[in-house]
Amino acid sequence: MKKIIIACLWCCISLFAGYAAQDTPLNITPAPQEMTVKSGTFALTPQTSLVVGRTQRADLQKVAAYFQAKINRATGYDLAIKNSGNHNCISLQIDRSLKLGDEGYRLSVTPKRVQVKARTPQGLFYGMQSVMQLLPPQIESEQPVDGIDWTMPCVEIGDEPAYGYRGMMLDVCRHFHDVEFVKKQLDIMAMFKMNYFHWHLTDDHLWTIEVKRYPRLTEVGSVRHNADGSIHRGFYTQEQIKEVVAYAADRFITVIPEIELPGHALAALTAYPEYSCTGGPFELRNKWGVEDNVYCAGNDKTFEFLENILDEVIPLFPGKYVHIGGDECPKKRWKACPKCQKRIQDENLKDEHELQSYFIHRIEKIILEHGKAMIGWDEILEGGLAPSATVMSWRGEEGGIAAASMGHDVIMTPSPWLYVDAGQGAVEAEPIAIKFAIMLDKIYNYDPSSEKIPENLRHHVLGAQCNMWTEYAVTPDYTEYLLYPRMLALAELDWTPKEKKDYNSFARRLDSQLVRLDMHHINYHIPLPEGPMANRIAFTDQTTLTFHNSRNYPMVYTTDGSEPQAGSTRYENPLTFDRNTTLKIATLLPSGKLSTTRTLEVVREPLMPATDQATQPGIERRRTEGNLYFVKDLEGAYWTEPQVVKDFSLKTSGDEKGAYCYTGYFEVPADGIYYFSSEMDELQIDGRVVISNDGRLVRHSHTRNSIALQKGKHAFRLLMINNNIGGYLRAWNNKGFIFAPEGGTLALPDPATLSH
Ligand code: TNX
Repeated sequence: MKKIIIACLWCCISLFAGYAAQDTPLNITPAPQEMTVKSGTFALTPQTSLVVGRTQRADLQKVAAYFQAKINRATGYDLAIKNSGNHNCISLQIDRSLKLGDEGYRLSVTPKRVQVKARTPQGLFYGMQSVMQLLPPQIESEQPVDGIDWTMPCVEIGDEPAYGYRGMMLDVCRHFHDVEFVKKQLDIMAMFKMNYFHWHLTDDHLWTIEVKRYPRLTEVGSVRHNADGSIHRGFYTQEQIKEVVAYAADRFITVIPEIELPGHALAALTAYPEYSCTGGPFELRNKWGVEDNVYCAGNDKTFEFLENILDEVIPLFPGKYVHIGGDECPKKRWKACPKCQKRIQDENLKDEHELQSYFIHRIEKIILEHGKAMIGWDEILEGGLAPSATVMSWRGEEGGIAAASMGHDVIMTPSPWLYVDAGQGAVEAEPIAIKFAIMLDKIYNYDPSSEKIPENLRHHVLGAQCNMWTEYAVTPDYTEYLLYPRMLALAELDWTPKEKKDYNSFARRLDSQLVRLDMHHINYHIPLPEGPMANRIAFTDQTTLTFHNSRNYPMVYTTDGSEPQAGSTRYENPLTFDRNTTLKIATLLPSGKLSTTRTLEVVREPLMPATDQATQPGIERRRTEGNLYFVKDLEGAYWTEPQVVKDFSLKTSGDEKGAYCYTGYFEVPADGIYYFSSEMDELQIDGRVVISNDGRLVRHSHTRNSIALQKGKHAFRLLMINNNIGGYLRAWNNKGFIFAPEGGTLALPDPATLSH
């Protein structure tokens, strides 16, 4: 018991020591346009009141009540909302004469009082978020926190956003995320003054919004059978949609629904195959990637169906925008469909690209009839842009540049910068993701207003949005890990004018913001110790490991197998090992919080002897049939006679069942330690399993190992089982294995060095 108390005390001391160091007045994120720090502080006490003036405006009262409740939760203080007062108060005042935009605010903190002025309640809301950020980070706590000095530094702030659109998109179709999760993210968006939540509600993999007129959309379209036999399901009732929309509105966030068409529609077509070109039947797609079956553009009933859906969905979302997707619509079915071909003729269209444009134009009319504005991904530029469309540029900036140059509004979401489904670190250290590595500074330094857009048209850039696609974000925790802290960088690039952005300042302020995220139990990413290319490090005499992390935080480690703690040995210099060791190393934040632990097995082993057997050029490839999943399914398999091939290149459709086995020899140029990786199921070298991905979802060369090899020829055996694991087909991976000596770049063996 005594030990536990001491441990707790130590935690508290180190945590609060951390907080104190960050409690500078300059933590407001996104950074305000103008801020002057004055001397003195304002102390929040149980007697402090919220003053809203004589106004009876319900929207203003609501803002005051929102922060009253928030302050109450963290401090236990029950602040009164009053009509007047000049002392020990936080006053919220609408002032239409302010020379600021509608989202701007002025904030003045003196020892006597805090005063927030804005033209609108939204501006006051943002001013109050800045007030929260001047207080210690525990103000975000859900429970009263004792022993905190609730004071804030005196400042004068004049602030407003650089862009009117500051968004986050969440895909709930690849992996469903429930109402609680969505609300939690809306809370965080509001803290960082973001104002658009783009909800990707329909796709090939799930339809997630109730439509009463078409019940099968959710009965059938919201239940996916994964290849491994598991079921993934989820949808929102209209009541839940309204609840989220209202919750967002209380935080001045507009929800934009996305109903995808004409592609990414397989969930709807599985429920109602009559609106496809072939008539189905279909199943919800359970592998990632782009689907050929799309809505039939030649059938008027398709448009009736979509109109009925939109008629029911649009009124649930009071905001101005409706997103209709428009991306990744293969033209294969349309090319073979007599109705689509007839439409092309009747409408005098040049080709299927103009048919896509025709489709979008018809949908645009429906949206305009509802008094709304249409947003589409940049493919809606194909075959002619619909006149009123706002374009979301995702494949790069080009679509956005083209659309803005044509005088259309654009929202920048280019994937090389703003796709937060990409990992944020080295592939061997981070969990699986669609690609690597979009680091925090890369997002932060993105500039939405490309100089390629003529200056007089640059105002068409409404802002930027980060996109959270969830193919690999299987759990809500992992979705948060990918989103944070990068969403905060997005918030700042959207709010803070380019000239005032400063990554070092942002990174420093982030240390305090992360503690606020802790208060909301957000599972944000902490940079992992990087350096070694694998987590099993072989050596013959001794080895030296060097670590760093992407934000230069301190790191701590143990070598006795125990989990590192904040007080564990600090990593100062490269570590040298001459005996078998389990090294556990983690990154330490100023708050005292640790990253996940990286565990490395450092293993002494003798050089594996090479073979002097005579061999011939080429390697052997065998095949076996069957619905196989795991390596053990290959026991007793009947393998075909070997075919001698020159390398690992193999064209195989991922859907065909069976397995391939490659055997042969490869050349090691010199005695030493070699690093290996493979995206296939199993790699054996000299009869030893070096890489195993058995039954595991694999993308990129994640699984790595190192072994000690003597110069010369070594035998290998490589297994590839055609299957769909976690939505990714093995066959989509790079075939073969890659290797390199320590410090080298992993690469496929040169075919000239392969033999059997
Ligand atoms: C492309 S972005 C897509 C999505 C995928 C995403 C994965 C866009 C409009 N389409 O369907 O989920 O890539 O990064």
